[in-house]
Amino acid sequence: MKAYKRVFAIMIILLGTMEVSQAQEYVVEVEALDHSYDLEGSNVIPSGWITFVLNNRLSEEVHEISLVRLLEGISHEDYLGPYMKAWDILLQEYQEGKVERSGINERVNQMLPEWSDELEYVSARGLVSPGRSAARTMELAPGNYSMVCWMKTEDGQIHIMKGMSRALKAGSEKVNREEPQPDWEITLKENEIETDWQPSLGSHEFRLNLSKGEDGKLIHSNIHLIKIEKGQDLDEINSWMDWYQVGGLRAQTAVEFLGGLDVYSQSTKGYFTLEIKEPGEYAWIVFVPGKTGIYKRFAVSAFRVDKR
Ligand SMILES: [Cu+2]
Repeated sequence: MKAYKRVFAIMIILLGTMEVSQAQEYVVEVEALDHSYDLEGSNVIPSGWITFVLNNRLSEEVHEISLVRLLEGISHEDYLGPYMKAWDILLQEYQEGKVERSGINERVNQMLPEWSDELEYVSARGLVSPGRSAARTMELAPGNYSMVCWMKTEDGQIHIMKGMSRALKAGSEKVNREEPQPDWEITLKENEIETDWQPSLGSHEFRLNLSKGEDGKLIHSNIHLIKIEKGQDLDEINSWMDWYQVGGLRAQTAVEFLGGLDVYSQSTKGYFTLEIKEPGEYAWIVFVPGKTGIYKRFAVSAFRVDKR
C-alpha cells in the first residue's frame, strides 16, 4: 500500500513538471488598415518570445511593423512627435539634394532629442502586400514599445503621420517559450543568400542568420520574399525599397511582398514565417542601398512536395 502511494505521488510530480515545461505560443494579431493598426486584444502583452502576425487583408497598400523599445519615462507620444518631424524634414532635405547619403545620420541626430541614441530598435520592415499576412517572432524585454509603419503613401507621406502607430507594453511576466527552432535557415553572405530550403506551397518558418563585418556592424540585415513576373528587373525593386528615394516604399509596387524582416539591432538572428499561396515565380531579395541588391530567384510548382 505504501509503495502504491509512492508511485501515485511520483505521478503527480511528473504531471506537474509536464505542465510547467509545456511551452505556450503568444501571438499578437495585428490588422493593417490604410492607415492604422487594429490590434486584436490588449496593448499589454507579456515579455519573452512573442509572435507578431501582420494581416494585410483589408488594406490597399504595403505595410510593415517596426518595433522600437522606449526608454523609461518616454511615452509613445514623446517618441512620435520629434521622430516624425525630424525624419520628415530629413527626407525633404535629402530629396532636394541638401543632404548627402553619408550625412543622413549626422543631420537627423541634430534634430532628434538626446535620448534617441539609447532607443532600441527591436525589428523593422517585414513588408506585407495587400491580401497577404506574415509573422515574425522576437524576444521582447519588459518595457514600453512603439509599433510604427514607415511606409509612404502615393503622395509621399509616411504612414506614421497618417496615424499608423500603436503603443505597446510588454509586462514583466514572461511567456513560457524558448527561442524558436524553425526547420529552415537562411544565411546572408556578403554577395549571396544561402539556404537549403526546398521552395513549395504552404506556410514556412525561417531563421535568418546574419554576419558582421570587420567593423563589427552587420553586413546585411534584411530579407524579403517577393512574387515576381518571369524576367522582372529586380534592380527596380531594390531601388523602390530605398526609403530615402522620392518614390521609395510608396504605395504602388510592381511586385507582391510576402514577408521577411529587417534587423535594426545588432542581433545576428531573426525569425519569420510566411505563406506561399500560389505557384509561380518568386525571389528572395536583400535590399542594398544603390543600384543592385542580392537576389535568389526560384519557381514554385503547383504540386506540393512533402519535404520531410
Ligand atoms: Cu503602413
